[in-house]
Amino acid sequence: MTARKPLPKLLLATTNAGKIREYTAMLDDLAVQVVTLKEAGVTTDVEETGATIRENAIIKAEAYARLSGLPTLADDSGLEVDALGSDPGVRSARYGDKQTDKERNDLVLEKLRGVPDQWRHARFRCVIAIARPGRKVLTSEGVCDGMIARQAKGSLGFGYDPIFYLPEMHRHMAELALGLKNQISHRGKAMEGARDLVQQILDESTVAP
Ligand code: ITT
Repeated sequence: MTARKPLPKLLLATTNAGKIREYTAMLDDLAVQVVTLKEAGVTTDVEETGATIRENAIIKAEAYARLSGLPTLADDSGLEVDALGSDPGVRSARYGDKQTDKERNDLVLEKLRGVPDQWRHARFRCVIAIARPGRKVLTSEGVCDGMIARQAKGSLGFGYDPIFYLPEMHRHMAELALGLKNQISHRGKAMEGARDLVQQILDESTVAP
């Protein structure tokens, strides 16, 4: 009997439980062992010092690849609201120094109070960066357009999903089941472009030494 070769590892470098759920589902059909930061024993918190979502994705991917020695996928993402000059943007996780998703959602709703529908356009943006120790980092970006609703609705997803309304679907993002969100979301779209990159890395790491 021949022993089965272990699958190559991919570090999923995020501490966000919502992102972990979404990537675990999206990477399910690839021949890869997804390893979380916790499982890899990486406890260092990498500072997000970039001026853009793309810069922060690259910073996280390169730093965690260095710390773990593993091929690494990192995600930086955020909500851009036109009427707020594209805020919260790169500061989405800490908007207004608020501690919880609910407080951040309430802050956005408050700032948009009285703003008519035609000026409530917003988009989610996600950049995936894939790094390998000592190699050039690769990126893939996805956006998802929608509107800021007048009130929160839905209990699925995470972050700003309850206040993000998708006019074509007549649903708030937080009303979409995981599989459906992954099909239409900024993260799902970024992952479409990243699949080949991940596959490429996996193929390289399974080549005999
Ligand atoms: P990691 O850096 O560890 O990945 P994080 O939550 O700090 O976790 P970001 O710096 O990328 O991640 O911040 C992204 C924030 O943008 C996130 O905390 C949410 O508030 C928001 N966000 C990103 N993707 C979202 C999504 O799919 N739905 C709702 N909100 C989202």
